[in-house]
Amino acid sequence: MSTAARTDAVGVGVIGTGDIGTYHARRLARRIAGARVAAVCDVAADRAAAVAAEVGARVCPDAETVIADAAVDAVVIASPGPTHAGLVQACLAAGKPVLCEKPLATTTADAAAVLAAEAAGGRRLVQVGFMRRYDRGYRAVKAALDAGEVGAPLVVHCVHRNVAAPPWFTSEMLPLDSVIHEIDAARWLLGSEIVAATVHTPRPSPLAAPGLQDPQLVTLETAAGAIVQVEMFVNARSGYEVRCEVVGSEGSVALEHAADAWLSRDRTRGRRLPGDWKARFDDAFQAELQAWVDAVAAGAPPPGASAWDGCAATAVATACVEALRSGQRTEVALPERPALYG
Ligand code: ISE
Repeated sequence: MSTAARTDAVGVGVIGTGDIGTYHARRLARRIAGARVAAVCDVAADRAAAVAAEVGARVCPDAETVIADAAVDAVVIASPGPTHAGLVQACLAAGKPVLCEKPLATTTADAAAVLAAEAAGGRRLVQVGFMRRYDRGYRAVKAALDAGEVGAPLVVHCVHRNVAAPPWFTSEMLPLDSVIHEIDAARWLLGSEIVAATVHTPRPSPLAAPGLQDPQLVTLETAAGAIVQVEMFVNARSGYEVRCEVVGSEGSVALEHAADAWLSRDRTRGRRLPGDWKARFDDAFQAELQAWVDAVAAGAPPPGASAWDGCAATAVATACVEALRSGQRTEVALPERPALYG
């Protein structure tokens, strides 16, 4: 694809039309300026056909056809996590910018292979879908930290609660699919790599599926000496809730609750919690996709989390899984950071 600035709409190919793939396709078709959905695919052909008809895109038989389609200038990968690394590699081989939903890869080795391929191409084409970097609350926390308003960060308290997990959700997916957001947010907020992980497991919730270790308490140690604590609870029932407070040597800074109304009734006053991540992070996804499309249109490098960020997050998440299984503190095995990533 030419790196010259474009004048027409960016043709986006969407791989995977499940929950988040459909969510992205609809946004790209209706709410992102300068973009259109050129092609979609899914292993469930009927699901792909329905989304394609809705957004006016071509249906392709498989991901490779989407990536090769001449009308596709850039690709969004929203298929299951284990397929991500191979599909990103295919986009790199085609020289097409790609926004890959987290995780970049489910093993550090696969993530490192993506780094090597992108570095060999000499230019950044990969962005990983860590949308919290675009959330107004997280950006306010980062602005305060970058301005040194709380002094040296010491402890980060995080809460990440889903209402209910699907029946196929496994204990390992809590770190690999959910805590991975806190892993990236901590690296981004603190500007420090995570070097070790420990996972404590209370008694499982009686509302969790049999055998599911839920909740989990994850403790991350940063190279700079800070400690990040994450309560991960995917069957919390109370609502979709994400909290983050950074405690520094001179003060603390925390996420503001999602901007919802205060409700007073029956001698109770409170705020309704969102039901899921779509409601809580709609603005963040909007800002993330608009910034990504704008960069593609301008022939500029992707503005969000890089493949290095994706690789580091996968390395930490897999250390969390090892720590969950062993009950022991587990050091993070980070690969060499290619020069392409600064
Ligand atoms: C899901 O895959 C997401 O990415 C959501 O943002 C997160 O809150 C949820 O726990 C994950 O399962």
